[in-house]
Amino acid sequence: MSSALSRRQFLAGSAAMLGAGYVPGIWSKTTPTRLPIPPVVDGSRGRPIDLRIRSGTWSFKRGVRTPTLGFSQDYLGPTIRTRQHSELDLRYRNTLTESVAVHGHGLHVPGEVDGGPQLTIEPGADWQPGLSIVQPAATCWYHSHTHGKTGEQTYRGLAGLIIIDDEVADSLPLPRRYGVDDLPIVIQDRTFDEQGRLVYSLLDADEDGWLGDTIVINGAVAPVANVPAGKVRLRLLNGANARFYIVTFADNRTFHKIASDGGLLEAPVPLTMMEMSPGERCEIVIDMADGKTAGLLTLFEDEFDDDEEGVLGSLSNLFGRSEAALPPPSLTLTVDNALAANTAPLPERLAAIVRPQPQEIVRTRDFMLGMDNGDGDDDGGHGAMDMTINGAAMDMNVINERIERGVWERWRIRSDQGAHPFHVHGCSFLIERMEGETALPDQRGWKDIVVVDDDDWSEIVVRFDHPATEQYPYMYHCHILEHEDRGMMGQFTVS
Ligand SMILES: [Cu+2]
Repeated sequence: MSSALSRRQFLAGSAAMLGAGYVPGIWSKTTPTRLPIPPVVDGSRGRPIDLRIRSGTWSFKRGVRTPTLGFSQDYLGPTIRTRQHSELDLRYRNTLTESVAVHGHGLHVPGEVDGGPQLTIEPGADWQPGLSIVQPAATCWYHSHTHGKTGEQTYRGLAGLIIIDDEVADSLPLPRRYGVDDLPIVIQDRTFDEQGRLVYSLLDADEDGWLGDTIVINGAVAPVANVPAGKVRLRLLNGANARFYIVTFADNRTFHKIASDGGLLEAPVPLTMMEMSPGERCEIVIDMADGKTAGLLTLFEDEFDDDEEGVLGSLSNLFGRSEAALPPPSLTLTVDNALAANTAPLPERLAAIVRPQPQEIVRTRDFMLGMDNGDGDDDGGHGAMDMTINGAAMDMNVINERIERGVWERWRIRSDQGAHPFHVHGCSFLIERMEGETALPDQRGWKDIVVVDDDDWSEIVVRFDHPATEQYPYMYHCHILEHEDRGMMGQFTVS
């Protein structure tokens, strides 16, 4: 079954089916790993941050090391912390033998420092983008955006978080102790061979992209974190190459979503489950005051079968069964009463979001994401498959759209096959409709990814406040990285 094709057809997946992907034999029966917390580096005071793009080895599970890539560490990179109205001085050095481009995903910065595929760092070379941080508090990230190699380099480890703080976020009684009650959670899926080494091949990825069978959280399989008996904030990043996850808890508890890709929502939204597409960030707060262990589940959306009740119905069926029917948690949070707890009630209001008036929206653009391979012959989606936007595969020599700076536009996006997370550089946007339906409250915050499918249009309103030249244009693309690497991407200028 194809995940992209079946995303909206979630169904009451059989327990056997759901369990299948979750318990790789080589990882079983060992002591739980502690949740790795990436070191945090403070970039808010203008001090330069050195990021060495390097190779390494990493134990996703104790006892097995596999070659990986990272920023100044073996796998992934440090969490870069910065503030609105500050200058962020990043200094990348590429110590690999292949070229790398690194994109600041979610940052509102000009094209010349955005880190698109035109901004290649050659082996041995440096790149020092100076970033003026003007946007509000948000959880963003940085990752490989190398032409044709984004999928492989990100998979091997070239990704890290960027946390932006601001006065609004500071003024709210939200958990904010990094690594204690404010946890960075990078969710990825990976495939390992029998020796426990990472496996990746763009050529072998099918039309849904590269789907790993094992979930890793901050690079660890099924880790455990001790947290205080109070409010705990999880900054979730779906850092997968291609998987859509359903995020929920093993006890079906209610949690509150407080932020989307581009920052805080207007108000916390209570949820028991949410979907996360590749590249998306969601900040959630869970209440651990009752002292009970919380098991975070990251279900593979493509493994839900057809059923008319939709994902909520299929999840209630799932939770209606014995706990043994549930897959094991990807992350387990256990309470440590020795840690000082944040027991303040969640604020009722978070941030103000000003939406444009209809008359401010000056033009509409349509984008059709295409997966047809052109010869009418299903080749199984291997490398030859054409992945396009508006009929054109990514061409570094073509500017696909030219956009006026500082004015609102409506973009309508859909696909000719399946679900895709559509990402736009250089901005945050607001979703008006998703797959034909009015955006739900938890999707009504600032976003840089919107899910689109073949049923109906998704519509966003977007404005670009920074320039992007022909030499250093912005990109819009599918964030299934194997789709991006096969051409489902376009370039645009802002002037
Ligand atoms: Cu796609």
